[in-house]
Amino acid sequence: MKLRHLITIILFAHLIGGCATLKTHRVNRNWAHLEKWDLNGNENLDKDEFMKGYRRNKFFTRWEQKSRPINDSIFVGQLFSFLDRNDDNILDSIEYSSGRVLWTFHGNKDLDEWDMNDDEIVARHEFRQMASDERLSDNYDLTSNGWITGPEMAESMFEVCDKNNDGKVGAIEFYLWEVYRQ
Ligand SMILES: [Ca+2]
Ligand SMILES: [Ca+2]
Ligand SMILES: [Ca+2]
Ligand SMILES: [Ca+2]
Repeated sequence: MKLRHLITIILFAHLIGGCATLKTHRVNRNWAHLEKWDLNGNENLDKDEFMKGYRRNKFFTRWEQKSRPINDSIFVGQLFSFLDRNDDNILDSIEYSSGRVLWTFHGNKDLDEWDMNDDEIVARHEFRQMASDERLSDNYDLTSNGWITGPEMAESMFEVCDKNNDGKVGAIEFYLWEVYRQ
């Protein structure tokens, strides 16, 4: 590898690191603390504790400013915007592989598969098409009536957050979800 290339890579790594630090600082302003959500003090959150914390802290306002139910189509649009960090209306490979995907979708979703024409971009129309094909909203619209309410989102996010499926959200799960929720 030429020295010039190496220097470019090092500078780029610093730039990315610097951006990450800045973002971390921004995140911390709205930090939620597990101990405040953990009503029985056993150092993890059951579904009820998580849902209460989510609602008490008005986390649903990420998806709807006035906490009204949102329809499935608006939700999918909001989800795309949330993942599209630089607002250029496409998801590049960094965005569709980011931790935000892991901590917003259930399980371990690979959005690489949503790039239907293999151009390493998930365009908004691809995102909408695949979300529809896979009935993504069903994971959040728990009553299947076409609308997602605050409590439904709270319950869905508990399922998203409980990555090891042990029925509770532990400290590490909560921390990572908090980092990438922002
Ligand atoms: Ca608890
Ligand atoms: Ca983008
Ligand atoms: Ca594509
Ligand atoms: Ca868990």
